[in-house]
Amino acid sequence: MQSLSSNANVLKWINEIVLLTKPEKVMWIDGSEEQLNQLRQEGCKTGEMVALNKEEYPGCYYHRSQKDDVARLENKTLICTINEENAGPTNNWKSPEEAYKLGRSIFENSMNNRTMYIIPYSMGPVGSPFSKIGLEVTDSIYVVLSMNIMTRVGKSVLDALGDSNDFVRGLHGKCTLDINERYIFHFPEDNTIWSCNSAYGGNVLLGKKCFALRIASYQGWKEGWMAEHMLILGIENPKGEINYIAAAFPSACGKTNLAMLIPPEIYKKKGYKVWTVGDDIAWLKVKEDGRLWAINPEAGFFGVAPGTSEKSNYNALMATKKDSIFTNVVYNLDDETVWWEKMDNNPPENALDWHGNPWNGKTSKEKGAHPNSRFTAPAKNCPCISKQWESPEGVPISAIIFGGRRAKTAPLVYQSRSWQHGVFVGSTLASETTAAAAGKVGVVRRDPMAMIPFCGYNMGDYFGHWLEMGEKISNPPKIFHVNWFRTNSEGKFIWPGYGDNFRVLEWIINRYENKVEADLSQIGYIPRKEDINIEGLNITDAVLTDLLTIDIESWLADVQNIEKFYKKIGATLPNELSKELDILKLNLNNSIGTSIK
Ligand code: OXD
Ligand code: MN
Repeated sequence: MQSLSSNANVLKWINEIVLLTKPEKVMWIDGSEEQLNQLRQEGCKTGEMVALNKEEYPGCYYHRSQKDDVARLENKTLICTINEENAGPTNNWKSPEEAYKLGRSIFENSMNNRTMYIIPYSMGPVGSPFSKIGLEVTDSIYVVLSMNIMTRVGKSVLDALGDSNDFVRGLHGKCTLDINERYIFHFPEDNTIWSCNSAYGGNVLLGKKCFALRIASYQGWKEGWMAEHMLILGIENPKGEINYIAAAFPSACGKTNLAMLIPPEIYKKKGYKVWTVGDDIAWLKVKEDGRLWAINPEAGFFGVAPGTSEKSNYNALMATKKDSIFTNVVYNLDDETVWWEKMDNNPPENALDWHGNPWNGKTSKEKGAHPNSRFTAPAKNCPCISKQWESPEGVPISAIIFGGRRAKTAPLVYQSRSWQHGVFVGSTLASETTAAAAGKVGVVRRDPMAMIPFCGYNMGDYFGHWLEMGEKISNPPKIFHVNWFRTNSEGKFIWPGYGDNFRVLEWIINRYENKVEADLSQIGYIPRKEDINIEGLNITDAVLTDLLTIDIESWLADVQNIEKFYKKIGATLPNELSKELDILKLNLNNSIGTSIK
């Protein structure tokens, strides 16, 4: 096939990869439906995918990955910078020389007898000033079709690139799928990603975590913008005014659910609406108006299937009903549909489980879908997708939220005193393991800005970049922390969560608009009880008090954990953050023996 590009930088790089991997055939992905259909048919012929019921799931496919290849592999995810300090203490490092050598030995001749697909893709709407271009070379049809859902793919991207050398070079090969030789190498200094021996989305859809977070966070540091692990949503009030919020949560804390939240009936009746801009990644820039603006660089959702139901996330479920790909879920042999745990109470009886073995959902004791089974669904299918989601200008951000799972420490919501304090709050973000026994606090994992697995450079420098950005934003978003997961002495959640989280978002927007006062506590501003609307909820005054209480002893214990984490960051930790930690300690020590609220 003829080359789709005449860009000398592109052709030189493709030539190198062809010489290394020696494919039987090379195919440029032009983004046409005709070509994509041909690949869909071929994927079904080889068994890589199965077409689903055309009435119930038009344009949808079912796919399975190897049993040991069902999640991101953090210990095989490497940041390969010339100096180890640039990868920092929270990343796995390898020198570029060694990494390229190892990568070459794995990729050599790996595409013999295979077709190599070249996917030109744009992160962000093609031509937007926020957007960046990547090329992914792969030997997997699943990757081509999924990238076509998750990003903007095809000839128009190469046209936008022109002769420029500013593109991310991504190489993916299934190789032999050997877990021992599975690596995801990132070379931020070379705009390059090499991923081998995996077929799991998080490792192989290179536009997502690899480019839009790890490489882009590094680019943002160098170029003065930010790539963050954040959803973006818009809240429309009855007057039709929309405020946008960006929110970072560690993986598995309900980000997709929050991004697509349906407000409680009492709000819907008044005319409030929530609009989804993105569910996982935000690219943020300061504009002339002094505000922070954001785009969602992706074009689809790569969501966790189990637990997604009409009740928990109607909008996500609807997004999967056409042109989607399902991986490692249950395949219903009777009607060629898919199923997963907690989709509904009616599992199929004649089905294949995620291993591909016969499975009867009514009698089996085993789970049918893998807990990390996924759907890849076009964002435009989502019933609550924002009208602005593809705006090349992005949306202005009024508030940034950090959130984690904390049984006792963090109150339902609090607001930072300033941008700098907000950076401190983000840098100390943590989540607890969910398997904690009743009444016991889980194991705390610090996950600053929810970026621990995704920051492509030194975490201390990343904190420094956040502080520097604050100086450039004259009209910054306000920064908040939320915790939907507070429990009582029996280990039961005391906040209803899901759609009712809207009540907390309302307080956040009210604070942004200076409509409500708040009390300054040891940790920041906390709401006055009367300002959290609990109308229609089965929540007593005592429970609301509990939700907003700051337990000094658990905070002091947390401070010790933060100190340990900051020690690990070491010399690159900005002084401003050590000072914020000192202020917190002082505030807490001054109130030992009390519990405020
Ligand atoms: C994801 C993750 O898949 O954060 O979005 O792991
Ligand atoms: Mn994520």
